Amino acid sequence: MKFSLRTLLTQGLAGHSGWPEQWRSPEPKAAYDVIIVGGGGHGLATAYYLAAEHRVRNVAVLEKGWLGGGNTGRNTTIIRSNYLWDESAAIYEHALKLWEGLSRELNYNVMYSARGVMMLAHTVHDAQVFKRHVHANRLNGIDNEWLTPEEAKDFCPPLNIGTDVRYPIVGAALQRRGGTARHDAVAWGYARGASALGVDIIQNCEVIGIDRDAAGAVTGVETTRGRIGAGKVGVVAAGHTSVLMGMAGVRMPLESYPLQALVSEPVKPVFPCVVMSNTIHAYISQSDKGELVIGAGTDAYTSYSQAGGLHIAEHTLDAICEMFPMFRRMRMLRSWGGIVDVTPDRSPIIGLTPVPGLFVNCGWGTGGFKATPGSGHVFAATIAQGRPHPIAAPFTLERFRTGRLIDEAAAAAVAH
Ligand code: FAD
Ligand code: PYC
Repeated sequence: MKFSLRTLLTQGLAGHSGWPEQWRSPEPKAAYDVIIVGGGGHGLATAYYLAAEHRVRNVAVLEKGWLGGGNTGRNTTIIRSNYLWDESAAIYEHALKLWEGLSRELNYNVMYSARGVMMLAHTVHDAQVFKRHVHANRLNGIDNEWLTPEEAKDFCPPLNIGTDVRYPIVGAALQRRGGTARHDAVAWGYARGASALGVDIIQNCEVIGIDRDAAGAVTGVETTRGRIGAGKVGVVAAGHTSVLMGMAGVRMPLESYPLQALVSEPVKPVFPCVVMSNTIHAYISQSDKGELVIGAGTDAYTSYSQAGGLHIAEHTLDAICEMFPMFRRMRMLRSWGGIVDVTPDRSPIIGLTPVPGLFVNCGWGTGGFKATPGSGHVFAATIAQGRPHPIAAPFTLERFRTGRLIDEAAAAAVAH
């Protein structure tokens, strides 16, 4: 049998004549109990928990490209739960606890590595904000601690704590249980688990319409592979949620922006943890392959381009070289972008919609990878039971009408 990784990445499993039958995307059935639109980590996790915990197995995941080819396969994999508000702490900590047992749950190594996430403070204002987070997190039973510059350097020796720089480091907040995971393994692990429980995973199948009956309830979707019926539809299509929800006549409070990242040539292990600096717009870790994984801020303008502005990457590399002078001579190998959908309060939207049978999970913005297991877990319960899971309940679409916002702009920790 002949196949190439390039074919897998560009065409997905469907349509590759060299794959064994059981690896190809199945033909869609005429109707499913639930259709999930979007085969990223969140959509696949939702399908997995629908099947594994709610015994809802007549489920299809429809993906317009290939599994994990959206933001799931494009992000810098930072995992942490150090958000400010109780509602956020609950959902991100729920996710973090699931990460801790995920490789065992899926019998698939997602390479979760709790190497610690350190968020740098460069100004008095940063220090006050992060200390507030440390206290709020600890009240919620979430680990987070304040470090002096010297303690920060002990934890991450390449860090420059000199004072002769634009933004000297005045301290840092450290979540030791935070870390990284392997992004595509998460998609594949959930896909394999869901598929084994009977879920159909159909790639190269773009949803181009949402069908409703005379009473307005969802009856199925139109796709590039024909019409498929469904009792319930869950939209989990980061970056494109507004487009999909628009097909059902629902206007979303979302803006889509490119967010970019880049990796260096691989080197031996030199970087022990994850470091983030929102003030000077850079975050960095080292992958198991040895590449430095570096992320930037969002572009200043909305767009569906899967590449960020070059000047944004230059600015990020300036910041990296200032914080870690030993990396000044590193060469960068490749860069890419993803499209993130951002809500006004930088918190997600999870739950029911004004359209009966239509559910939505979106607005994770620059920070949804860490939430993948928790998001899928509570969204599956919400779809199965037709009412919000208690952890998802505060994250309704309704909050933009009532004004009960959950402002996490500071904890998002990425320049917007
Ligand atoms: P996706 O993986 O994007 O999945 C959505 C899927 O929907 C896509 O595969 C897409 O092809 C599909 N789709 C869209 N429209 C249709 C349609 N009409 N029909 C069928 N399918 C459709 N988060 C963190 O927590 N930590 C980080 O360090 C981090 N770094 C990031 C760095 C970058 C550069 C980027 C871009 C994002 C980063 N994020 C990070 C955010 C994180 O990647 C996302 O929030 C998360 O991956 C979203 O997952 P998802 O499954 O919802 O989306
Ligand atoms: O949410 O931690 C995060 C993050 C880091 C980089 C992009 N998002």
